[in-house]
Amino acid sequence: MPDDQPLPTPLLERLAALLGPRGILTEAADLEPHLADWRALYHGKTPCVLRPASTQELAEAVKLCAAAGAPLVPQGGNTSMVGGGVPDEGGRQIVVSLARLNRVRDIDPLDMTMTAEAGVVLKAAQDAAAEAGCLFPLSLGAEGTATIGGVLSTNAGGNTTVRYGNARELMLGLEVVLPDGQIWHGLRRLRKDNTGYALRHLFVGAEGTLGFITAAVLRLFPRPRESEVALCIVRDEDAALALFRRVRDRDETAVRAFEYMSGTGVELYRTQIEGGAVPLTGGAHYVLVDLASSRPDAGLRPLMEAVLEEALEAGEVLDATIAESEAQRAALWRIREEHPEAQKREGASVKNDVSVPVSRTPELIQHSSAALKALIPGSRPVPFGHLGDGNIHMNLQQPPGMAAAEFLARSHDIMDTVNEIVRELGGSFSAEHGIGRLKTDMMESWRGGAELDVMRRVKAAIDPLGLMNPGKVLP
Ligand code: FAD
Ligand code: 2HG
Ligand code: ZN
Repeated sequence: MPDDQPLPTPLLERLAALLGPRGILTEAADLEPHLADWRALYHGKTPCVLRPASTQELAEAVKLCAAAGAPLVPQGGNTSMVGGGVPDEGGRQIVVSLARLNRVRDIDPLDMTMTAEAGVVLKAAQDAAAEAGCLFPLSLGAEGTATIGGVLSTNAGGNTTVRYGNARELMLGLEVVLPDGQIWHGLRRLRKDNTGYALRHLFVGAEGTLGFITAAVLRLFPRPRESEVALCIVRDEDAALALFRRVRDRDETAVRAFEYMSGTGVELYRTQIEGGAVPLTGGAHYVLVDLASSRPDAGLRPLMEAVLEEALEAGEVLDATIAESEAQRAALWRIREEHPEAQKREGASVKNDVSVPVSRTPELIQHSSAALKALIPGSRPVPFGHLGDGNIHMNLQQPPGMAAAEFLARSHDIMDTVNEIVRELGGSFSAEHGIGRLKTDMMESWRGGAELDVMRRVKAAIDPLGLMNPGKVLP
């Protein structure tokens, strides 16, 4: 059916009959939260939002939509940073919320696995694992809203990737509703399973363009018995990297997170977030070091103290504080976690979720900051993020007093400026947030040729009608 034709009325009637009143939203007020992304970059339209209650219901709905040629946009918690989960402005794309598929089906502390449905909120998955005496380690600022389906579909990283890997590394098996409505039952919980192409890995990071993830087998880990968190002011970006090396060389298995923050970002936290207290102020560069171990005798406190002492003597660390309680650990983490919110409250900002080899992170921050300040005088670089993974959010805050629209009109110049440096450093233009709608026009220049060609062929093979999340990922 041509893209400009409205969807046939019988389709919506059939969907309503299949899913029941709780399974379909059509009132404008009910649709609204599903139409705009977290960053308010996009505002789309949809004839309805489907809310199936089971994998089977979703499969039946997808069959009806495929027969009618209706495009579908999967949505979890709608926290995408790249406009991945919202429909376009055409009004034909049907949003499918996985929110009602929210059961933890099984936890096995011997296999160390959890089988969770796509709509389980990440925090709920963490809590369920904890109740069973285990750890589900994926952790990110949006964990109270983001869902298992969403974090797998974007292959989210977050704060603990340095220790446990991205979402992909935490997944053993998947259940998927394919674009023609078939269900693929791939919920295997095997550590070894070399049986042809690893289909499950195609759906992770596909951002809903190949089908719906409806459930997943996730890997669990032993719960940490000890943890230590320190906030440090470091001399510069090189000192931040040197500190990472010091702590990793002492005990690689102890590093749970290693996060960088600029003085500008910490100051935005202090001024924009209620109760935004910072124990160490006045630094230009900060690092948050989080050590954790499931061993009862890990000795993390002496380890942290020894590393910081060495780094203080070497002039890399200028000041440091180690949290003395769970409340203090949470307070230090809050400084880092609230960075996106503090930036949002301060005014317009442009995000650059980029990665480089870990060894090149100081150059990335230094060169990009200088280039951005030269590009827009008065603008404020706010680099922060996962230094231990080489993934820095090389964000730029508007100059005080500049109109937000004027600043945002320069978004592409800003992203190009950073990306040029990232390319020179052998990095990637999207580290963990994905492509969504925001970065599709960068795919040709970064992944063009054989790579994009194969991606297009995979898409055509699995979704020949092009109904899954059109306009996302592939240009
Ligand atoms: P949505 O936003 O709803 O969807 C994301 C994409 O996945 C869309 O393309 C959507 O179509 C698709 N999708 C969703 N569910 C399914 C499904 N079941 N099947 C198929 N496709 C599906 N990301 C990081 O990697 N690291 C971070 O540290 C991080 N921190 C964040 C902090 C904040 C404050 C916010 C707002 C976002 C952050 N994100 C981070 C970005 C975001 O990618 C993650 O929050 C999360 O991965 C998205 O989950 P979601 O359920 O909200 O997915
Ligand atoms: C984080 O690490 C998220 O907090 C969001 O990935 C980054 O706001 C951002 O740019
Ligand atoms: Zn991040």
